[in-house]
Amino acid sequence: MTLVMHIPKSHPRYQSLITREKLVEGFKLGVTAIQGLIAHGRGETFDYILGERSHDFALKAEKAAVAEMLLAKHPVVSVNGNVAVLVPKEVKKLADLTNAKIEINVFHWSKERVEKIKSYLEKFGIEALASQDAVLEGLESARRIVDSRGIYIADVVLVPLEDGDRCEILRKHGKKVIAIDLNPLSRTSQMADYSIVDNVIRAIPNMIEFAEELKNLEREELKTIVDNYNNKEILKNAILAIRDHLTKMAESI
Ligand code: PTJ
Repeated sequence: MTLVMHIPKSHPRYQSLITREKLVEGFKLGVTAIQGLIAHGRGETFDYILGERSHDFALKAEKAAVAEMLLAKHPVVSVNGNVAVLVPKEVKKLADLTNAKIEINVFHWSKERVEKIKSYLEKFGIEALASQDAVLEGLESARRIVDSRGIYIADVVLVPLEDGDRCEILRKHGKKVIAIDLNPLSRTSQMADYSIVDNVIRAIPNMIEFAEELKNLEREELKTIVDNYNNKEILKNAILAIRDHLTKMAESI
């Protein structure tokens, strides 16, 4: 993607500005929804008050989530308009390592937009599922429109940046849900089996590293990682990390 605005590498907020520009360009291409810019702002706020780093609780969730993906029969990575422009190469790598399919699933749905996301992902060598030939019963939003070869039959679904209406239904359909959401209080984080409270631009690269580390383990070893995982503890620690980071900041003034 060519970014129109020049951002000097020396800028103290370089990474954050580049990320914003990617989303703005993604919006101009018709890939990212305008609401995606609002969503990103919310995410940035949580990232800021978490200290903009991958905490231990995030790394634990990322590792266990990867183990769950490696154990799965039909793992699927669900991609929306934000994820498509922020981490396309990384999503492909993670999907390759975990034998997962990539499916386009958007909240702000139009046929044209899904086509645009599909063509955009093709530039990164991704053949995303988007045939939209099946429906997830129980869901009223456009996220109900899925692919019969993907989310419909999936046993594990990775859902980065959700809007909170789908997680519960995916679980009702018997699927394990891995959420990536910087807001530990969101409906999605609260409902997921694995709540990764981390920025998607750090979470997916971390998951790639874990996949490389875990891919040769025996199933029993992967099962032990999954069995020892406690998502409630992870969520609790994410909320406490916000409190602790803010306390530290206040005390340093
Ligand atoms: O492309 P579409 O049509 O599917 O729409 C995608 C968005 C993200 C617009 C849609 O799912 C939406 O409206 O989401 P929400 O309800 O704004 O929720 C998005 C969640 O993702 C919020 O809890 C944010 O804190 C979080 N978030 C935003 N940016 C990031 C993030 N989490 C991790 N990494 C980020 N970079």
